Amino acid sequence: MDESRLKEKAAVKAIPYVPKEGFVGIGTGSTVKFLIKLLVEESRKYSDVTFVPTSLETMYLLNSGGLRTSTEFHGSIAIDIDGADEIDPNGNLIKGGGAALTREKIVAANSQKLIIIADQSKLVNKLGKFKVPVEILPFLAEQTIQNIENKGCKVTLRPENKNRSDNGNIVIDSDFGLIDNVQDIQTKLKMIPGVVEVGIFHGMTWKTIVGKNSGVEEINY
Ligand code: ABF
Repeated sequence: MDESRLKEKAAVKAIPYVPKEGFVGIGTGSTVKFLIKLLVEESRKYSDVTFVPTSLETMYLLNSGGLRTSTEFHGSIAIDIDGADEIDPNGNLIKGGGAALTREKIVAANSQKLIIIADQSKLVNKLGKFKVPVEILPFLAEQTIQNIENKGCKVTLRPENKNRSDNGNIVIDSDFGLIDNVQDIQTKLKMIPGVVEVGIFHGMTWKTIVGKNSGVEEINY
């Protein structure tokens, strides 16, 4: 089955998890766009929900569909629904292919539950085939990149029209090969001055909803 059809199937299964009131995190990317479309179609049901967008694009899509958003409020986020670039058997993730990793991680970390929606191609035995996105400050960026490479990876720069986050920072991709200890790599990179955020999401996922050719699978951790 076509990949986008599988993404749509996963998004459909996520709809029952969206509460009818309170705060709901909404991720970024092509799978999440299907979710937003479904929410917008039933926007009246969500009139008591405030959505917390992980990117300017997501905020725009929600607002133009008549859904309320906020990124400044008191209170906790009940559920966050987002996509991923890679998902390992423990629900550890690589995210940030779309350069939204920092806002995505802040929203996920402040949500009671993180649900990942994806097509089957995102499931891997070990993370790392997809290069780990890292957001860095433009200030002394060359030096920060060298310090990232010193941790044992090869850094790739993105094209200039695609290398900026919504925060005005630079997003680079770091190739560690297949990663044995994701938590260790995450910590090492995060400790480098100039690194804003790392696209490894360790131990954050509550559930993954995967669109497969054979149907939709829900994986709990
Ligand atoms: C976001 O969407 C990003 O972290 C990730 O890069 C992307 C997931 O891919 P897709 O567009 O296939 O949903 O969650």
